[in-house]
Amino acid sequence: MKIRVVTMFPEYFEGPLDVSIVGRAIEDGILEVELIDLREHGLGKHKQLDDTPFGGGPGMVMRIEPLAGVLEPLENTHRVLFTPSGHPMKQETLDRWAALEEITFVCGRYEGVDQRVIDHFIDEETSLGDYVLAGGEVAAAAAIEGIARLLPGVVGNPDSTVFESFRDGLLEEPVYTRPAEFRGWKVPEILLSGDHARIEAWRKEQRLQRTRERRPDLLDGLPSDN
Ligand code: JCE
Repeated sequence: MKIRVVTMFPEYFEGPLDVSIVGRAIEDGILEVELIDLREHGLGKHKQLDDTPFGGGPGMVMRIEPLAGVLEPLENTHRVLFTPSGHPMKQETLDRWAALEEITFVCGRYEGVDQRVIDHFIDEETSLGDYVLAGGEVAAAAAIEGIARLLPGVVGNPDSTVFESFRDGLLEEPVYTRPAEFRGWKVPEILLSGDHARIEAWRKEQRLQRTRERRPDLLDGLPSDN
């Protein structure tokens, strides 16, 4: 798979692309990431990318010309703009993107992007979550990592059948490893019992409890046999 990233800060990606699952996927030739430096497409001798908003107001807006120059030739790739006003990024979003051969992520900066860029050169607007970042780079890095671990042949790619059965739409249960006791803090006894049926029932109950407490919104859409 090939991921292009259009950004004013290509150096931001040096760390995230070099380590762990993403680093390995690139090393193994399963993933290719091309960084496109938007600054090189800036206007005039100052390589300007932004301007004041029509109608007035605070902040600056990204101009259309540099982005048009980069994005128009990429119109047969899926072009995603990260923005706080986008559709929330979910696991199903990443599943869908990971199935593509090529995708382009556009990282905005300033207070936004001229709407004509979105209307003519963007296929999908996506938000990392309900908080405001200073730009799209963190969202793009998150998406790249989430995609990389789904690609066939990537180390750490979950065995789909085993993994799927745990994906019951609930939060994960707490997990423990050795030692069985640390400073008097004991691992729940049931996990040491060897009774796999009771262990599974306990885990399910933990997932339900956690989900009710932290993410009741996740329970709304679930079948009631959970
Ligand atoms: C971004 C900004 C609009 C004020 C470009 C934020 C946030 N949760 C989020 N996902 N993506 C973002 C994001 C992505 C791109 C940009 N800003 C900051 N945006 C109003 C400030 C600029």
